[in-house]
Amino acid sequence: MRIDKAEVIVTSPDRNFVTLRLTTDEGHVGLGDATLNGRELAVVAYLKEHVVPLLLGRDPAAIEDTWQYLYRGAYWRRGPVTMAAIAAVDMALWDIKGKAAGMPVYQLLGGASRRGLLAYGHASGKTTDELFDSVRSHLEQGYRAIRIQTGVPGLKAIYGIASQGADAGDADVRYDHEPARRGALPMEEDWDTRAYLRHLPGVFEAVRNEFGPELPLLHDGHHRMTPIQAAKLGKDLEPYDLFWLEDCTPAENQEALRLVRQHTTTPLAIGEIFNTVWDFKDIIREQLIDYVRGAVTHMGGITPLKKTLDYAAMYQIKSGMHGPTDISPVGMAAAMHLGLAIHNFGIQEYMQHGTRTNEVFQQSFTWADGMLHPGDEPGLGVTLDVDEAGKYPYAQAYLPYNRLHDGTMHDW
Ligand code: KDG
Ligand code: MG
Repeated sequence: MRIDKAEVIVTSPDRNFVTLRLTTDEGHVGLGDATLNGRELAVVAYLKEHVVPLLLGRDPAAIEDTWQYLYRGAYWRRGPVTMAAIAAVDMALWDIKGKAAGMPVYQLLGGASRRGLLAYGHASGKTTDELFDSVRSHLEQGYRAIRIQTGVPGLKAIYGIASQGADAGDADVRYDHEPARRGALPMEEDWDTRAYLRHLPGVFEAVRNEFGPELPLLHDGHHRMTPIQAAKLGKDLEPYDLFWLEDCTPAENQEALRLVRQHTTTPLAIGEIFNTVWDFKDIIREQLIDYVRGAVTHMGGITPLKKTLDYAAMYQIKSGMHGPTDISPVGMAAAMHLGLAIHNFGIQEYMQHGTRTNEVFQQSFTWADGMLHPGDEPGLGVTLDVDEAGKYPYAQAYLPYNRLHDGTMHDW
């Protein structure tokens, strides 16, 4: 078998998605997600100009060799653009291998280790009342684990608070101002860490009082605290028994986690912006985290993320793969197959794509009783409707940015 055709398809049904579609001489089609939110066209150029010419004529069965060829062969390694492009190739090759074998990808990865994947959704509200409504709505949708993000008094717009109504588009939870801000410059949010640290523990206390002790609750600090602030927050949240505190400090300085760890037993999750096992190596070996947040799409594909998670398993560290709506249905399917197969699955983030996205990408996964399952179609179980995709041309859209009250740029 050989790769005959490699197309890069950009579509923007509810938001921008980049998909690599490989076709073999035997007619098998493989899909890979190459979406890098806010910098999509950089990956399109990387794929079209530098990767597609290398793929034509290659044996699609040689997944590991092709991965090494693209990673080592480029000489310039790592980084989100490179690794999203390689990820798309890797996913598409697993998709083709599954179709050629007549098996879902999770069977090729070792078979199912569980019946389904516990998934968490994003509840949020500017006020505690709005937050409670959002938690209730997630419980009604069947979620059995919920991320809690809340407004902070005195701050106008912050990460993780869903826009509702017209701004929200089809999906009910949007926190990055898509699609309302398409074609516009990035939206500015504001931030005050001390106000946030004062406010958040009381919110978790209220949520526990209202919804009881059993519901797994998560929170995303979105890279905003200093090490000592993160240590304090972890300690203050201990009475509320969080499933995890995510991205408590900026991921570049990994030594910070040593200090956080010395002060709190709140479980830590990190890694949605990591690209390779090298980013995780030390914090896994030193057991500074409890959950690996890597996305199949941004970590170079199923092949390297499985290796990373197998390594994490040696330290009882579990998966918590990134799954917001900027991971396309193809990237989500890849995460579900991998999560079903590995032993050390922890939880899967699942925000739900909008109707238009689900019309462009037909999917075999199921969502029932708070659990995801990738389905049993051969390959990844996703089909791209090219005509439908063509109705939604790319629209430039940026992630927001963040400033302190005095105008200083801060981590978003
Ligand atoms: O594109 C950026 C988003 O994927 C990110 O902000 C979402 O932090 C996030 C999460 O935990 O889903
Ligand atoms: Mg996050």
